[in-house]
Amino acid sequence: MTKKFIWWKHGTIYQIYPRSFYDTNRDGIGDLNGITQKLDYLQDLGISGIWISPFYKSPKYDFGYDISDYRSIDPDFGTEADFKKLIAEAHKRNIHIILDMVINHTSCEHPWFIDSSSSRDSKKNDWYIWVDGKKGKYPNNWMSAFGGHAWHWSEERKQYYLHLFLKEQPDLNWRNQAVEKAVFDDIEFWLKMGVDGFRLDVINFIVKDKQFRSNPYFLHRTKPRRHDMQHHKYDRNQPETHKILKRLRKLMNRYGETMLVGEVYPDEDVMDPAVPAQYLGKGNDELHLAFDFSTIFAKFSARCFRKLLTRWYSSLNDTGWPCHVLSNHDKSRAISRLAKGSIEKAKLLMMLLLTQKGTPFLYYGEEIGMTDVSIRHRDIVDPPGKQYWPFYKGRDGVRTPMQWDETKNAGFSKSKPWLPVGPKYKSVNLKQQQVEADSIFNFTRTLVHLRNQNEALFNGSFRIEESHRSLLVYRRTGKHSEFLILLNFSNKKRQFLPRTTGWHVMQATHLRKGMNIDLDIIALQPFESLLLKRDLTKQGRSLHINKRKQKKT
Ligand SMILES: [Ca+2]
Repeated sequence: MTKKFIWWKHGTIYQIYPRSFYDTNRDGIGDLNGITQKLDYLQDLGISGIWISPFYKSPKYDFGYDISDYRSIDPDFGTEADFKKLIAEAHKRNIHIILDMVINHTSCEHPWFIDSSSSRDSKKNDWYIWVDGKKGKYPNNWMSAFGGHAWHWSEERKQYYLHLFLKEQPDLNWRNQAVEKAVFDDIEFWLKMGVDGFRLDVINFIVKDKQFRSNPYFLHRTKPRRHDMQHHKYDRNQPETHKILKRLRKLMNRYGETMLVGEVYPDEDVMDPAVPAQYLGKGNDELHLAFDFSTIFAKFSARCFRKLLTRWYSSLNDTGWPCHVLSNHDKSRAISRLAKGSIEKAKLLMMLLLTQKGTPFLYYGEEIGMTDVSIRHRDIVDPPGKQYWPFYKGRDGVRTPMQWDETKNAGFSKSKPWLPVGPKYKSVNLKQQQVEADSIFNFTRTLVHLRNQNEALFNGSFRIEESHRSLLVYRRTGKHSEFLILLNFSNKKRQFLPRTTGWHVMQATHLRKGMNIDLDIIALQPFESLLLKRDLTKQGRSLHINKRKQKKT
């Protein structure tokens, strides 16, 4: 490798939803020891870092995204000793650990909130967002993302407190310096233990308008909830957030090559990538990475991805480093949402994800083509799913147990899992796909390793090529080699003129891996995707020309 490989920038990150990864103590819930046991698998896949969804102590009103103690591990997942073992074993395999930090709010059972809500004279009386009001008359029009008003009346204080999510998730008052110090101390606790990074939950929500002004409304045809019909001018993206992130970055910098990746939600209707981009600051003074969720709302079309990727890259303006995600614990899996269950299309999306400029994030099961699972009403545990069923069935369907093999419970647990296993696990599981040469697992694994090994892929420039509108073609150029990626989003054959020759097929969906392409025109099958490489060094080029001459004679 010619350039230094930076784990969070050049490597592939894998998100684990720990309740559903692997259960070692037969309680039907995935645990930290389960992750440790599967580290060899993740190393083999070529992963540089794992982001683990929250496993802190929590009453689980929102399955761990409501934390009641930032420094302790929920007994569902194991002990601090288990976690220390996980860090040590991961680091041995050059796998970095990213924790999920939920600092917009705590659980209502956090001692800080218990103290704060006890009385207006309590020690932590202004650690949360308390506003006077008359019972029954809300302070403003802010709505909870999980439904209903974002204000809850407290009989003890005769005041409202803010909760942008469940009422069991009160929002912290980030305008209070003592809150910042306490949360930073908790973050540092994990850094001292050896954690390498944090994914910051709804980080652009943390600071709210000082005057608590009401959000302006606008009409939205496809999203009838009042929450989505507001321009979140006053409950998100306040300028003070940048100052907090700058101070947090300074803390992170004291612990070596660490990273922060932010979950940043622009207004639901716009999904403007300039919003996440602004949290990267000058590229070295705020977040290391921020998610652009516009691709999560994309359609399966070359035109759509061309537009979204161009927007994302141009909003970063060469100062921030991009990252890319197609699936996570909150949204329908890409294979269901975009590929409608087609493995062929899912492979094309995998090619897209793993050949972009910027850090790719995989969601557990994505590498084996796990689809969304339909959950029966009585099995639903996700709070918004319970509230809005049958109009919205919640997020349980994207959080089902990892499908390891064809045995009972897909090899996830010896006991009944906390959520049902996907019904197709006997045909869709890792063990089977490991032996099938053209499985989506082997396709993904090859791409991750090609990315790790080729500077042009992990750090090269990116340029979209002109092509037929249903093709997406782009070039990744490094010092010594160049890659050409061709994605045919249509169900028809398409052609592309590459202008340059000397291409070697590194990965393909349609059985031509290992072949050389010297044609002036490349013909693509329906939904075919191709990864081509050519050598840019003099030696490599002359070798190639000699080969061509040999063929002709
Ligand atoms: Ca367990």
